[in-house]
Amino acid sequence: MINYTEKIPNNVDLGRDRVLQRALEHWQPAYLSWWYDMGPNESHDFEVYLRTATSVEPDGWAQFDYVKMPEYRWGIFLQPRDEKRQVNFGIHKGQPAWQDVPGEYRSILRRIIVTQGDTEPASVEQQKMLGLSCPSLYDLRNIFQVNVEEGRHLWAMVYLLHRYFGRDGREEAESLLARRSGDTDNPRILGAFNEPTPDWLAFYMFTFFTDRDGKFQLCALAESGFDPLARTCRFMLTEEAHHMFVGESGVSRIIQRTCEVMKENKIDAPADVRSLGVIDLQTIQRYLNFHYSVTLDLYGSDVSSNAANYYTSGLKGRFRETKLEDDHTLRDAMYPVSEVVGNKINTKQVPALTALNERLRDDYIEEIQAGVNRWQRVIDEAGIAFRLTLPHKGFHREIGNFTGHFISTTGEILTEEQWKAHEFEWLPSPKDYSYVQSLMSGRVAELGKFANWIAPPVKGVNGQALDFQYVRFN
Ligand code: BYC
Repeated sequence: MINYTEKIPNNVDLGRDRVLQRALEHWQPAYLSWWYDMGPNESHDFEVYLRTATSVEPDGWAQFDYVKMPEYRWGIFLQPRDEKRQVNFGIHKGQPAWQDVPGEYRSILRRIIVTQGDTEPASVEQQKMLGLSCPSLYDLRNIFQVNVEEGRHLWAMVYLLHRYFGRDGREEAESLLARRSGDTDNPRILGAFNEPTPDWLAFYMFTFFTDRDGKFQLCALAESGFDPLARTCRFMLTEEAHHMFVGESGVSRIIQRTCEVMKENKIDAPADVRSLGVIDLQTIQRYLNFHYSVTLDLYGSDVSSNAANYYTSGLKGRFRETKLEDDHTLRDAMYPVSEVVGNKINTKQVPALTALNERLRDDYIEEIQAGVNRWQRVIDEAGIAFRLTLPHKGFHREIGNFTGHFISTTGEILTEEQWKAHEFEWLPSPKDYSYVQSLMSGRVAELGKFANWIAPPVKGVNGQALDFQYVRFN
């Protein structure tokens, strides 16, 4: 069970280590000050119907109640230790899992933890303004739930930095509160986390596409031979599932509403659809293309010696590593990666060890495709002839082998000029953004009411009705 009587709730017996406890209690007010500054705008007095973790067991781990977000009990929750756990891959395979940081891997491990940690506050910063234009109280509550849990994921990484990395770790923990999403001088580490999330369609796309990168990266880190990292990522994954649900169901509800309006009014031209205050499917496709391509970049270069080192040293595994049937060292294995040669995209075999980023990206794409198929079903069931598709893997990429090439959504290699001529058929234009934002100019806050551009969800949160008071504004 989690101990909520302490200043910092935890299940790691924090009270036993006074020095660590004091260091984290020192970081806590800095975190809160960041939250007041960069957390959801003007929300500090709201009472929000939130879930809080009460135990780390998979069944019934949360309780629901009204909470003012700055009073949310952020804390440190790790899955229980399995005394028999081993390092399951790489050159240390078969050794007992490490309970401390192996000296020779200290700096790369710190870097992985910092990169992971940096994304969490970044996403809160990106979503800061969205509460002002929510489509319903239900949706407002959901974004706040996502935000407080991203805050907790930051705590998860900061605990590791403080507990295992001494002074360097404490400095990194401070820097995590100092970088800012989109800042020119001190930006967040990874590209997608410096992109704005200007409206709710972007928010749902982000939680569907980018939070799912979170899932795959956390799954790879949950295989780590460094046991405290593995255990903290396992618990983070249980929270992550809700974020992806918010994204997938959010986009699905927008598609559903658009299809209803198209059917009722027997229209399909985007201008007609827009004139009725819903988001045309073509715009939804463009948002999809954008969020998919920037998220693909988050997996890093197709061929990466960093990724090979992480794996060989037992720090970061593959998706579902222990379920895979091979030697778990990848000594002789090969893996296909794409490259652009002249005006063709070729596939070549490279040592699988160096292609681990690409492999994780491919695992991700498979799951994303299944989600897009579920959205397609909503369109098909409405009898509308429109296909949502994933663009080619090389489309709009800035990291890896496709960087610097101008590739269409269907995979043709174009000149820059040709590509630019189609840019806003494929990606949202400033006009698309301003149309979508024009729909979201204020908050829909009446009980049980939903904005015109989104269908209500199938059910409420935790068995509550759709007209439940999910947020009290005070
Ligand atoms: N943007 O060998 P390379 C989440 C840098 S999301 C900018 O290609 P590597 C969440 C790279 O750092 C999950 N820079 O890449 C979701 C390196 O820099 P240096 C976050 C990039 O190292 C929603 C250089 O390029 N977790 O949790 O193999 C809401 C060449 O590196 C990017 C993780 O990512 C980029 N996109 O792999 C909230 C897990 N990509 O060394 C939360 C931890 C690469 O030249 N991170 N670079 O200075 C990692 O495992 C690895 O750092 C990466 C990159 C997979 C990201």
